[in-house]
Amino acid sequence: MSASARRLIAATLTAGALVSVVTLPASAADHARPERPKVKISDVQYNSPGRDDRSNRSLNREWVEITNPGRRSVNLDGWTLKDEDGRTYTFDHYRLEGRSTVRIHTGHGRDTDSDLYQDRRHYVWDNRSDTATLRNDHGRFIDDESWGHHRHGGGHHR
Ligand SMILES: [Ca+2]
Ligand SMILES: [Ca+2]
Repeated sequence: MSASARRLIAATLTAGALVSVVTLPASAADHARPERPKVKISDVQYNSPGRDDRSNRSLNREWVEITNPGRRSVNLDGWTLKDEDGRTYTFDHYRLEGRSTVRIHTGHGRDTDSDLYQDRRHYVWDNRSDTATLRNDHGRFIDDESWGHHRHGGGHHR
């Protein structure tokens, strides 16, 4: 056998060994990985109905809804909801039950299982255009919802 043929076989064997070393733990991790939560932003009322007078009532009629369509509850503790300007709401010790929706209001209020309050004195979701972005407690992107100029075809989505 020539030296070059021996080198080729050696290289092939090394590559094969590398592949099996790399793929085995990866597929094992795939099996071990828990079902990824399918939590999503399901609705946004970015323009509070009526005149925007900055009253707490009006602020609370501006909201984002987040839905968990899965069967299992998802712990949202440390998850964030952010607008385009980086204004951030952080979920604090909140668990979203399976097959349920929570409404996050902009104004002040007492948190319940179905309604959370950002306790702001100003609107956060722009009437013209904005983006609501949901990230988990590791900062990983979960979902976003855009309206206004971001939307293909323009105009509002409702
Ligand atoms: Ca309005
Ligand atoms: Ca905004």
